[in-house]
This record gives sequence, C-alpha cells and structure tokens, in this order.
Amino acid sequence: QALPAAHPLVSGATSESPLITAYRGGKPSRRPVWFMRQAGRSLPEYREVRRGISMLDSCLKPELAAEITLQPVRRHDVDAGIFFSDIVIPLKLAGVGVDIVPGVGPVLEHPVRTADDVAKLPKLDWDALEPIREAVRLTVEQLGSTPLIGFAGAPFTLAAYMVEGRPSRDHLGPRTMMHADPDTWKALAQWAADASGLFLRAQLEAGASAAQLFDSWAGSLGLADYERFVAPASARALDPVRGLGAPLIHFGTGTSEILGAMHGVGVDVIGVDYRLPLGEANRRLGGTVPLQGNIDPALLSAPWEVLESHVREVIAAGESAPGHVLNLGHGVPPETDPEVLTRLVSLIHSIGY
Ligand code: 1CP
Repeated sequence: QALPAAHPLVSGATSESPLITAYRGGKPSRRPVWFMRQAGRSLPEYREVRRGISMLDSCLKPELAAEITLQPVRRHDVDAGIFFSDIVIPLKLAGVGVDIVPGVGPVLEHPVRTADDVAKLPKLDWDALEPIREAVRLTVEQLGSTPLIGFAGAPFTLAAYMVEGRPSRDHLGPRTMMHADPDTWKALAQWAADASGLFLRAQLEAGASAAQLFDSWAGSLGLADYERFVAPASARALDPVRGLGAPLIHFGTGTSEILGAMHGVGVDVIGVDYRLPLGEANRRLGGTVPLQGNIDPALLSAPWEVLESHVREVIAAGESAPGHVLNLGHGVPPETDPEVLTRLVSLIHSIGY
C-alpha cells in the first residue's frame, strides 16, 4: 500500500508545506490557498495552449496537462496545483463513449439507465491510466516543494452525468433510479467508485500529495438518501487511497445538511461551499475537522474592498477550525479577472495568525 520512497510526501519535499500542514490540522508558516478550477478559461495562457485541441485530448497529452496544471501556480503563487483533468477521464479511459462539449460539459454517447446498460460498462484497466501517471510525474517534477492535489468525481456526481447523459439541474434520473431500481443503482455507483478509486490511486502513486473527492451535486440529496444510497459508494472510491499518508478532502455544493455524513465516509478535510459560514460548518462537524473554503466566487467580480472584507471574514471564521485552507466555495467563474486572483493570494499570504 505504501507510497514509493521518491514520492514528495515521503522524501519530505511537500510534507511540511503550508497546504499539507493545514490539512493535518496544524498552523503553517503562511495561510495556504488554492482555487478550484484555477486552471482554465480565466487564463489567457490556457486559452492559448488549448487552441485547436479538445478538452479530453488535452487531458490525455501528458506534457500539455502538466503545463496547464502549472500555469496558475506560476501566475498566482498558490500553495497547490490541482491536476488538470476531468471527472469523466476514467470513463473515457475505460472505453465509455463520452465527450466534453464546449459550453455544455460532459455528454455520453449512451446514457446508462438499465441493469443491462450497467452490466455492459467496460472495466477501467490500470494500464490505461499511464497518460495520467505520466502527466502527474511531469507536473510533480516541476512543482518541487509545492504539492499537487489529485482528484476524482464521487460516484453520485459521476452517475448523475452517466444516467442523464449530460449536465442537468436536478439530477432526477439518478435520484429516481436509486429508489425505483436500487440494485441497478448500487451496481452503477460501485462501477463509478471503482473507476474513480483507480484514477485517484494512479495520481497519488505518481506523486500527488493529497486528493479531493468532488461530489459537486451531492447537495441535491437529502441526508437519508445520501447515507443509504451514496455514502457507501463514496467510501469505496476512497478505499484504494486510504492509509497512504496523503490527506483526503471531500467537497460538494449545497451540502450544509450532509456535512457530517460526508465526513463519515472517511476523509481528513471537508471542503465547504459558499453558502455555510465556516464557523457553523465547524460547529456541525464537532470542531475536529480541518476545513477548506469558502470565498464566494460571485465576489471575485465585486469591488476590491468588498472582496477583501469578505475574505477577512472567511479567515476569521476559519480560525475556529483545527486547520484551514483558503479556497473558493466553488470553481473560478470563467469571466474572472486573473489579476484579482493574484492579488487575493497575496492578501491571504500577508494576513498572519
Ligand atoms: O473546454 C473546456 O475548457 C472545458 C471546461 C472544463 C475544464 C477546464 C471542463 C469541462 N473540465 C475542466 C477541468 C476540470 N474539471 C478540473 C481541473 C482544472 C482546475 O480545477 O484547475 C477539475 C478539478 C474538474 C472537475 C469537474 N468536472 C467537476 C467537479 C468540480 C466542480 O466544478 O464542481 C465537475 C462537476 C466536472 C464536470 C464538468 N466538466 C466540464 C464542465 C463544464 C463540467 C460541469 C458541467 C455541469 O455544469 O454539470
């Protein structure tokens, strides 16, 4: 199970970094910050290297994926890189017909709706993940003492795309399936868990120092459904990366009512969206869990004074938790001025404990 000796957490390259220290509940030398979706459309250098290359192709070209991962680290001085990939990459590498359509998101050739559809899903093979391992190796080499965060989609969020066949607002398809055909739901959720689990394992073995499970759409579930139909599969997705010493983070949006259950799947850190103040999140989690979040992405386009005072409030609220990593409460909006992000990182780093 152990990570190789050259791994940055084992060699010591990233084990004392501000990010890993805060994830472990300590007080680092500076307040760590990174942004979900920090790579991507807000950066002109990203638009430049992506010209003429589809999203999924760019994820599977190791040099390009490494370059895109590094761009926001160079530009903003953030405390982590987030691996440039997508939650549907494990599907693609398993041989499922999926594409990311510009302006839409992930679209499946054949939505997965019946027991037969699930039974026909191809198994993800460890060897197929080689472009991912290669991209992570190239990235980590260049990141040096800055940790790389790996990630995967949680089974519910992945299954939401698989059942609907495309992005949806209310995720009715998967929510109907879990009640109407619980056996098919369970088989689908387990398939997704195994694919995401292998994707996470590949990133950690190749050099990522932490991993975030994105259950972006889990907030559309009530607590009872989450616990019964989703939590066991999310726990299963993390099984291949437990006990490696790499902090595990769990994030979703609209999850105020299920935070405890999301922690219960066995993670070290909870990512909080912008709706719930960190003090209240900390209270709901019993004061024992390091938190990540939760600057409101909407305020990135507000006047600087408004944003600064909001960020100072987030920092003050985060003081109650045993560890705090600054982030947004969801991804960077594409129209964000990248200079605002750079200035924000510098502000956060200037605020002492
Ligand atoms: O052509 C493009 O540039 C497509 C835009 C894009 C990008 C840049 C997509 C399509 N995915 C990504 C990269 C990506 N996706 C990253 C790495 C970049 C970074 O964070 O810096 C990560 C972590 C993801 C994860 C992801 N994909 C999530 C979870 C995070 C979240 O935002 O909640 C989800 C839900 C997806 C699905 C997805 N992929 C792409 C889009 C537009 C979407 C969302 C579609 C929807 O609204 O349902």
